[in-house]
Amino acid sequence: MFPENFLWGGAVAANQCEGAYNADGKGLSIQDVMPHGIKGARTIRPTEDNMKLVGIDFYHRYKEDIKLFAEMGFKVFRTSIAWSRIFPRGDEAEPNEAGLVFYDDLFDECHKYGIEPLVTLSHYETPLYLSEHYDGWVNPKMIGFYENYVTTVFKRYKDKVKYWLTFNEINSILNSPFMSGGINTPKEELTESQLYQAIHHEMVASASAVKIAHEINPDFQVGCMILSMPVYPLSPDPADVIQAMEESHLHDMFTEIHVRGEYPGYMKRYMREHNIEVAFAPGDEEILKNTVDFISFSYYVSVCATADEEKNIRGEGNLLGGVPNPTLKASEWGWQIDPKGLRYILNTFWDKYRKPLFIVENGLGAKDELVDDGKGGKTVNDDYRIDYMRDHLIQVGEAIEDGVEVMGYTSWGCIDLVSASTAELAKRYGFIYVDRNDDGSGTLKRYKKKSFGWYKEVIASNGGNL
Ligand code: BGP
Repeated sequence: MFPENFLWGGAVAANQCEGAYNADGKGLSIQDVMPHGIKGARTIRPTEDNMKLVGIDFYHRYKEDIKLFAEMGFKVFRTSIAWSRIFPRGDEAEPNEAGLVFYDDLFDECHKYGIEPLVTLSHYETPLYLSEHYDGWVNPKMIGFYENYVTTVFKRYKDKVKYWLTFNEINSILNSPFMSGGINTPKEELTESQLYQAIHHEMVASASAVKIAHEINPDFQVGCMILSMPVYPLSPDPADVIQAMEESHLHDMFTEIHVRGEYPGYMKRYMREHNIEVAFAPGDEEILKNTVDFISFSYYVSVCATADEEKNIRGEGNLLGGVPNPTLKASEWGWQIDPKGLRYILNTFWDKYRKPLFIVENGLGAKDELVDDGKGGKTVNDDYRIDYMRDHLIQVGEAIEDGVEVMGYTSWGCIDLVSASTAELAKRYGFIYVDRNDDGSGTLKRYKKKSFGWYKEVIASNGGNL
């Protein structure tokens, strides 16, 4: 049984849907020079083939979209604030008023329908200037810039936003230092010490944000946001079990620090053995003690790990990847589908931390076909998406039965948007189809998919009708 106050909803990120990349004083963000996602080459300045420049034009159409979310019965809507709308370069002292007004209106629109905003402060959209001039999070100055930004928005939206997430999928910096950490130094040239120093700066900034948030409004609920990915041993060989544990630790560390306020022993060991030096500034240890109110995470895939070099062949997965699980099927993009893994990860987080959990991303990226709905309109018969979500939500229900405290569920890309990893629109996640294609064609018109009605039923029955 899902709890009465369960927060049902959907999630997007500013850079993947808003478009309007240079409107009303917005500065460039790193996404504006990533026309091909994480795998393709970066450009110096925005190019027309970058689908994010227009996105789904959410910047101008959010009223229509929020109305549709309300029709589905959303209790919560997760989006992010584009940092470069508020501080176009990132290092200014004063914010851009027009950027602040946009989010004022957006949050007001949500409240009009009783939808609670859940806001990610930094979702893969570091201001480009901070990347080019400071090398992103490698530089300790980023902490001050971030603090100035979050203080500004915490104060401004003090009475409009209650739930905040500090950094989207903070652990993805291990794999994507530019997209996740705004680090301009090419990945191949980045030393492990620089990488872990950048991580340290983000951890300090995140803890500092928790402190500032609670000072500004003690009712604020601030969470960390982790890319979760259970790592199973490929075989029962204890060597594989240990390998899986060690690979997991590299990611667990991020939750550990956010929840316990200090580096875990296994990480200190890893750093020692890899000659990684991380400088702690005076006061850092103290700041890290500002721990989060809840843990949020994305969940798409699980992976396997093995100590056997020959079998250690890594496949695709949400940014990180791992050894494919021979028992699971994959999406068209090679992401292995594992609903039970969601129950497993919910239990794992709960057993370790006893903190409320929020699933803030989950969903299926697929190619959709727009067809006649037989009533003079158009729709997508996305039974595959319904199956995916039903299977995952059943496992959320199981975890709740296990005693896990789950605050809510926001499906990823509740309206079609541009993919983070590949920058395509063809990889669709939404309940709402957006008529826009990767060649730039399309009317941007919105259509309800079959899953729209299904999710509406799920929410109306509070998960009773899955
Ligand atoms: C996560 C990101 C999102 C989102 C999602 C789906 O990694 O937090 O921004 O896009 O995955 O990934 P993709 O868009 O690559 O399919």
